[in-house]
Amino acid sequence: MRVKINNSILELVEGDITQQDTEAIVNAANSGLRGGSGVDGAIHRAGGPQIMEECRKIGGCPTGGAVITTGGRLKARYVVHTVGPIYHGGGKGEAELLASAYRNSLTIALDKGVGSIAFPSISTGAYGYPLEEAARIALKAVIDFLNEHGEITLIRFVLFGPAAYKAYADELKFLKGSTKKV
Ligand code: AR6
Repeated sequence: MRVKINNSILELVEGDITQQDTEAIVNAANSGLRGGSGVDGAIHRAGGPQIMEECRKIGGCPTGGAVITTGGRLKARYVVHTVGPIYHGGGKGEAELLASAYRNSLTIALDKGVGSIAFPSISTGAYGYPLEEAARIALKAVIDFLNEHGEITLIRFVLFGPAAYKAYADELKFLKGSTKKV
């Protein structure tokens, strides 16, 4: 599914984030940037040890923040490492922290002149964020960003499996309002 936001494309695909040819891909990291399972493990495996070397030098990243490394052996030139919140029921500022993770990822990518970027569904694996809620927050955050910044011309969500894809597609249809199908 694709929609146009101003002159940019917001796209949803089902697939593996490590295979994307966007200029940057986003990693759902932890605050120690130590690597782990899920997307994080897959990106470090596919990208090789150079990414972890750069992460060690950076040292860490607060929840809701984002840092950037090169892409190692990946097709993507950069990896943005962001840290989503661990879900504790929703009353601990999780929604704002999740929106921040998306906004800060886009801001740091924009600083490097990135024009296309792929996101996984941050916090919805090991960190336990309910998929439908996370999808709405994620899509709203990137749509708001695209409404203010035309320099990023493609944002792609790479959803792992049909359930994640459906959750994002349903939310995007719901949010579409002012956006146009292409
Ligand atoms: N491509 C796209 N999406 C994927 C892939 C992939 N290759 N693999 C898994 N997903 P998670 P989190 C989906 O757990 O919840 C790590 O250990 C997955 O199905 O990767 O933010 C880190 O080091 C889910 O929908 O990230 C942290 O400690 C989504 O990606 C912690 O987990 C996110 O799941 C971060 O947890």
